[in-house]
Amino acid sequence: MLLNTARLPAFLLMSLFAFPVLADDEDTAAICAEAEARYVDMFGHPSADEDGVTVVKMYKYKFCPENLSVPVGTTVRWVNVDKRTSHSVILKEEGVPESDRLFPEENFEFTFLTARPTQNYLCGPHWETQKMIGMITVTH
Ligand SMILES: [Cu+2]
Repeated sequence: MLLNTARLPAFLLMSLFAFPVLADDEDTAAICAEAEARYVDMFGHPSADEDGVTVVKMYKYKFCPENLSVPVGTTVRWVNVDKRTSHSVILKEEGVPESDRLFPEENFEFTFLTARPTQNYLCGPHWETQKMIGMITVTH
């Protein structure tokens, strides 16, 4: 009995640390599944079917997929599939200005011509308040 009660706080402490990470991952997966469904509704086909571009959806303050790896020469198309919110893309490592504000169904494209290790990129209006931050790796 004494041993059990002594163990309880440690277990609770572990749960407190573990849960937010797990919840965030599940949250992102659910939001990204919804984003893809909205993409299909808007454009009539899956985002993976676009010719010559790799699509990243912007939805509910997430980039989907949140972490992307592409070979040099890839054009990435960021598409806003939200209902009302507008987003932007800031590729600070690429030395290009922030994209225009993208409203629902609008997109921004960028072709990655230089291989780079994993870099963060941001949504101008939401990276600070909503942590709307994506990751991209450009491989040789
Ligand atoms: Cu945003």
